[in-house]
Amino acid sequence: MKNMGFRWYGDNNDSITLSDIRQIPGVSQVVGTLFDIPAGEVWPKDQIKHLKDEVEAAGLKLEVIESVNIHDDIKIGLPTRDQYIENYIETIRNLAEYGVKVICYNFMPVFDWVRTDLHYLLPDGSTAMAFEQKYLTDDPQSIADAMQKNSNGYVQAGWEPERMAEIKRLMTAYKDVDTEKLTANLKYFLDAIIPVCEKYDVRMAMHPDDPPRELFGLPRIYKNRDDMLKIEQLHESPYNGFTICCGSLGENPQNDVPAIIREFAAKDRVFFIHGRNIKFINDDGDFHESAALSSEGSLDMYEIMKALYDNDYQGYIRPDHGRDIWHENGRPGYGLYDRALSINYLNGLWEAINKDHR
Ligand code: DNO
Ligand code: MN
Repeated sequence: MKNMGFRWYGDNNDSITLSDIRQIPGVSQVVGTLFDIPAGEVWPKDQIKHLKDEVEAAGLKLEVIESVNIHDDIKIGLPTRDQYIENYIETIRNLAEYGVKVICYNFMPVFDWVRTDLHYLLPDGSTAMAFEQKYLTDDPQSIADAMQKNSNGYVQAGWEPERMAEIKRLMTAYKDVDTEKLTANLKYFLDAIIPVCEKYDVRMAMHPDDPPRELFGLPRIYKNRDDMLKIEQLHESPYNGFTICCGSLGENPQNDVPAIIREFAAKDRVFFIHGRNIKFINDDGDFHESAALSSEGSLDMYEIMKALYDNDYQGYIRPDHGRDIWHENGRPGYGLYDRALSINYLNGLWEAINKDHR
């Protein structure tokens, strides 16, 4: 695929190097970030330039950012949100100046993605991240502590220590934020930023809630197709669209991921794909992440790639979380080896589909 990417956390935050990424066949993009900048602050031009320069020096491109995180005051709808939105707009402008085309973000309150086990043992001896409802205590702090403690010393995106130190305060701050309020706050945000995105040609690609269900009594607003229709209508624009994270949406067995891709790619509202597979452990929706290969998981990756192909998908794609294999012991979900295998497989499917249709 033309725009195959690989998520990279930067020199100081990743044990994987840009030259490692360059050696994965068929990768052209680095999905980059300024990982150390707290949500709410403006991304400085010099740091964006430095990132772009080093990515390009490695023979790769920097057109997708994941994520520019959204300050909780915006999601809660506090009066301070206007300043944070101003900062976000400045970041969009700065990124546009250096050629960024897509920004992936999410609108999950307090928590980003949640797992109950980061080292779930699979029959082949590898480990993967898993979610089992029975291990989800009603104490969010204990889940956050476990996520940090079991991350092999890495900081996980969405689980930054400064955010986790504030869980208690945040849970209280979100007390009155229900689905309706959170949706209204997303609309307020989109109304402010999308006109800027239109002007600077930067597409906003919202990432689904992961897992796609409510946790700890907090609302979640991007769980399925109906939610996507609502989000789309909050601010109609070819710049207001989606990251389709196959794993995240696929974690609800009711979600037909290829059908969702077909519907929204046909309307050009899909800007970014996270190609990942999951496997259900039981009928309650508990799952572990799996190798991408369709037969290893519950999602049909051929159908997913076919849905993209049939809609002439020109956007970006990256593998998402992988297993920990070959003693890598990397950042859980973000090691080199299994994600490289995923890329090879997704590109193989793409080549086969392409040649079949020539
Ligand atoms: C989960 C992963 C997440 C994701 C962020 C996006 O499926 O892709 O790390 O990147 O939640 O903001
Ligand atoms: Mn994802």
